[in-house]
Amino acid sequence: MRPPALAPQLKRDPLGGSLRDSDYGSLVYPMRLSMALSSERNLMRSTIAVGVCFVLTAAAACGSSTSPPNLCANSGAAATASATDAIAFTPGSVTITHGQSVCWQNVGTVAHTVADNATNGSLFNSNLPAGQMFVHTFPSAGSFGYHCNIHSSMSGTITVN
Ligand SMILES: [Cu+2]
Repeated sequence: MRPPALAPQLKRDPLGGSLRDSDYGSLVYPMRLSMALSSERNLMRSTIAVGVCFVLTAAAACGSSTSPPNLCANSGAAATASATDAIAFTPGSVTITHGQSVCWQNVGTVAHTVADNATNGSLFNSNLPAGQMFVHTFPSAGSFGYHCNIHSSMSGTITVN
């Protein structure tokens, strides 16, 4: 690109505000100004990308991180069980008091489900995709076995006092 012989005359905003593209008329931008505007747009694009990435982190791992954020930490649940790629709920047994909640989080990359045994999934029955969590509140005492519908060997127990 051949630089213009003269820098374009810029119209100044009398209030000192930011200049818009249209303020520069039809002349080719001086190189430095063009680069400055371009990098400003790139920065904006990057910022938007980081923002979107941040929002999606709650739903899925962003980038190459191997351990997902601990969603259960902010769930208000009294106990947490992780569903892992080792095809297990860890820990397999947790104890809470009635009225409290259990949070399950899939900390791996393999899809799981969480379904209660006693009522064959009518008490709770949820998909648990990679990175996602599921919270269930137990209003009354009892022992509640549960399992993963995808992996028959995968089960656990919630003891509610
Ligand atoms: Cu499973």
